[in-house]
Amino acid sequence: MEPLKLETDSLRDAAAHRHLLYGTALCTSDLTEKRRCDTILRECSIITPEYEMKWDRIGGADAPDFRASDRLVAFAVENGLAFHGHTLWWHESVPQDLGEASDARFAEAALEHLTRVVRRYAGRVYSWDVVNEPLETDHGRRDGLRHSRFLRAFGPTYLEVAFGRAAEIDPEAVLVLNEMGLEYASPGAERKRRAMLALLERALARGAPIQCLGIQSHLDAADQPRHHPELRAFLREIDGLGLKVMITEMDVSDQNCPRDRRLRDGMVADTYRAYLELVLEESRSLGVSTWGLSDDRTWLATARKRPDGAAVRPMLLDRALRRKPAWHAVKSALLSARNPDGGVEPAFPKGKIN
Ligand code: 9MR
Repeated sequence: MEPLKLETDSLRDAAAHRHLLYGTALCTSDLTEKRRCDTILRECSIITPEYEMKWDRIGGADAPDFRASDRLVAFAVENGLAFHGHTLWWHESVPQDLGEASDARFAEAALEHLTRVVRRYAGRVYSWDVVNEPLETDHGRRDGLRHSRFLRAFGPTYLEVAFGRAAEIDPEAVLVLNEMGLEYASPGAERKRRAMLALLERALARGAPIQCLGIQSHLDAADQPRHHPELRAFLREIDGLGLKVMITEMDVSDQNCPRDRRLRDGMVADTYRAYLELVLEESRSLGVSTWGLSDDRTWLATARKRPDGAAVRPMLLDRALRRKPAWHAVKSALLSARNPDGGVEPAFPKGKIN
């Protein structure tokens, strides 16, 4: 399809032309800076809490602390943004005080947490990452499931338990299974794609209300192939299962790019463009979220430091919140997305945000 030649001055507008959402991960401290807050409101139609809605942050039964997540949800509602709830069950965000708990106690606490959080925000959350990162193909199981407390406490059908409970409480929310590392070209990533397809087929056959696959999309500009037939084939199979796709946490590391800034920015931008064009062409997508907006607020600054010590530049905006080539690349990919008017139902249910 020909890209639309429209004047759009924000990613939010560009995405909306294709019935997509565009957004960012954020935290409450972002809301205290006027310029950053204005930028979020100009560019985004969906927001995701980067860490303040995780189980270890909200805490356990006795004294759950919802102050931060309440603030973020209120910000979304007040400003007409969709809210992507991240995340209900994730092996990395189990509260410390459950470390020694019995499996029965753990299962009880996990269900209590899920129930309490979904109920609190029902009607105000557009979508939920119900389960995050269930697969680890190096853990030696034939089904590729990660050895986690959830697996130990509930057994291999724990996804059905989580999705079933979330759907009971908030039948309107889009329920997402979110995973990392499905995007790469390595043999390990191909094993993960196969394991994901098998997992989804099994869970859907048993009636689990999974509606969407979340593909995190933490990419490396020096490593991500421009043409990726295996990823294309995978996305077609996901579509064949009747599932939507959300790009949930995109960023493009420049850790292994040359130091020259123009070259680096170009490689990062090209990676955003090629990847988004491919995914948006092959899937019925609900939207694209980046894991932050600007180069000074990114987990990659510590997790993917450059060997030459130069500051990393993986995001769409620079430290002064100016648009980089990556911003233009994302805009162009959004505008050329397949989602034609009327081709899928609008990503954002009417009435939900008001
Ligand atoms: O970027 C997030 C970082 O600020 C948090 O400290 C960390 C632990 O809560 O989680 C990071 O976000 C992760 C996301 O929740 C799941 N996919 C991988 C992300 C980067 O580690």
